[in-house]
Amino acid sequence: MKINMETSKSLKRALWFGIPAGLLVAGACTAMMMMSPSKDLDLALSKLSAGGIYRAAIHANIEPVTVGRMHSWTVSLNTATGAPVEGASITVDGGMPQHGHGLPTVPKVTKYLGDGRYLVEGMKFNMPGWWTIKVEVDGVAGHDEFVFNLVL
Ligand SMILES: [Cu+2]
Repeated sequence: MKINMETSKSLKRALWFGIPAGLLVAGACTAMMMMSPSKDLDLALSKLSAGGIYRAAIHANIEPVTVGRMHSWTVSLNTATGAPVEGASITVDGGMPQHGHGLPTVPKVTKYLGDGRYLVEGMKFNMPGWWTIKVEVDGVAGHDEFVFNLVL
């Protein structure tokens, strides 16, 4: 009888301690899920701008894109209906939304390649994970922007 009482007590103790431990595990899993990008992240590197004015396709000039290596990208800019956009002012920025930091470099458009294509030099990603590439455009049709996602 005494043994049974002790067993029941320790069982109760285990249950009480079990609840916070369970919450802790659930919390850790949530934190880990937050660190990996959502499975339905839009990884398209060609899309319509946020305001629907332009369409852009961005393309890395190295294959594959490697962490820590300086390289360039080409931005192909068109109107929403597909006409190449010349003479636009383009700024490229980016960062890691889950880490709260930006790109380690300040990329710049250094050359107009013709046919709506712009060369962006100074691109570098210094760690693996989810990166956003923000492309802001000021052109004859107006100001608009794109946010592309890249997982390295
Ligand atoms: Cu980071």
